[in-house]
Amino acid sequence: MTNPLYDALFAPHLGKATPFLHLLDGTTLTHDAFLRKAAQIGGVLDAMGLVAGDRLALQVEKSPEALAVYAACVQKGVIFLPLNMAYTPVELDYFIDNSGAKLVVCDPAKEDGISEITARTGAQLVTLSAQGSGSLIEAATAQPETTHTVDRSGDDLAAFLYTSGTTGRSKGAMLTQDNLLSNSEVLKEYWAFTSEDVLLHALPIFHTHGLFVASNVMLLSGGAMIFMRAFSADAMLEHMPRATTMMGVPTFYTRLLDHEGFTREAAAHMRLFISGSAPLLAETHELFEARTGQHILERYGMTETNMNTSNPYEGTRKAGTVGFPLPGVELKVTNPETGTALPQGEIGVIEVRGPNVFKGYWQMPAKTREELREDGFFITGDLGQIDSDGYVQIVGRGKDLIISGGYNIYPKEIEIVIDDQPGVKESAVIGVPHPDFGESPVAVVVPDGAGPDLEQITNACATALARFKHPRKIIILAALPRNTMGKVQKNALRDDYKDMFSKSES
Ligand code: MLC
Ligand code: AMP
Repeated sequence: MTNPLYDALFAPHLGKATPFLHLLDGTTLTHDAFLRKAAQIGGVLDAMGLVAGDRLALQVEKSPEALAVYAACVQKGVIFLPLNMAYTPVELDYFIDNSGAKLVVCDPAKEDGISEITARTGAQLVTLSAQGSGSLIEAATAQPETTHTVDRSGDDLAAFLYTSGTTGRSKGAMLTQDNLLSNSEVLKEYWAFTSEDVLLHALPIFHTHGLFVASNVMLLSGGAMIFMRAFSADAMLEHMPRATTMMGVPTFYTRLLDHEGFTREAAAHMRLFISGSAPLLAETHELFEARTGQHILERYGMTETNMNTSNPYEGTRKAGTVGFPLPGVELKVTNPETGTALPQGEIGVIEVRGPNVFKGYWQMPAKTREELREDGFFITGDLGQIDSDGYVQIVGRGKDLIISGGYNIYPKEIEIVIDDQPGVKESAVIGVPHPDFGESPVAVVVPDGAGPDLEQITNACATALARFKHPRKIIILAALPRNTMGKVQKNALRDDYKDMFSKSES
């Protein structure tokens, strides 16, 4: 009778008064206190009639209690579906409905809006605030501090993470217990994490990076996290002297480098800085080394696959590369047209296979077949090559994707909203280099008749799309550049507007 993920990440800490979460109010939650909280939440899930395989959607601020909901789901075999706080009701409606969530956990401030959605879908609704109060916690206090662990196999689903796509429709990536566990086991070893480690945790916990990489690796190692609600360079610097490691998106590193307090001394206690989710400029890598004497370790992953490659812990961390395939992960670069493997050094699409690769997209068998080959290789849509030393380089994207501050934005989603507005003939959304976010979306709009009302476009985006997806600029153009086949040449547009966000403007 087992539950592999619970048995590896959580059960070993039962009864242990070791520090787990250092909070910014100066308090520390021990592993045991955390697990007792999680068990009480698990009791609520039982009482509300959730059973293994049901989905729980959660859109709340980052807090120890939010992480405890994840632990409770693992213990009860309930599929955990965390959602970005920035999502609008329109976006939430889709996720709740599409996943068939049986329970939704939301911030008290959003309860009224979300109750309209759950009334329609039939989901139950409870609240959890940033301070760890709300109806979920009220119910949890009445529950015992230990609870039954539900049997699961490694092949059972543990989480759904929604990722957008080139068609503009989000897909629920189904991740099994084994996907998550195998990856955290590999990463713990590869990056030499132990119970002595203290991780600066400023990432959100609704994505792979902050939840499955950072939190799972720390749970497996038995170390502690300095658990911050959001990134702030000041707070990172304040707590760095008692931390050993940090994980972040490139924006974390450029913001730290912009801070004059970030010096060699400030970083002296740290043994490892890890970056991922978006490309780290070689320039950032070099500036970081010059400032601190340390090399950022860059790795590469995705929602569908967890982590695929990493620069080495010992050995050269090569700027501009994402390192080697992780143990157990097979990686090949293929011809996008034929799918055949290309010789070393040639540029093609990166495909990966291994225990880390997801099971498919929820209720989208056709989409799954398009991206996940029958032989188990997943077509990432990233363009890459392998250098003569075996390091993987990501040289671009075959998929039309913008990554802003580590958040993915699919242009199609924005174009659909803009094209629907009066006075718009068509639009093309492109990613333009941005000094803080790496890339930012810019909309190029072709007018129809009297032309569009820009305020109306902005308002339509605000209703339909999370703030981080909003175009930072809208450009009116008489016609979009097209090739002879009639396909919009986004590369030409990206080239025309590449200097739009200068450092001073951002
Ligand atoms: C916030 N805003 C963003 C944004 N984050 N806009 C564009 N891109 C972003 N990433 C908006 C806000 O809505 C706000 O709008 C304004 O920008 C400033 O808000 P803020 O609160 O000051 O932002 P800040 O807290 O500074 O957030 C920036 C950030 C954050 C980079 C720290 O976005 C972040 O933590 N990103 C990490 C994302 C992540 O975890 N990705 C991993 C995905 S997993 P207004 O209204 O004020 O203009 C994955 C797999 C893998 O990719 O390999 O890891
Ligand atoms: P997501 O769907 O949010 O998981 O984002 C995954 C995508 O982020 C990948 O397909 C890559 O395009 C990108 N990504 C992740 N890590 C890196 C990295 N180190 N360098 C470049 N791109 C990255």
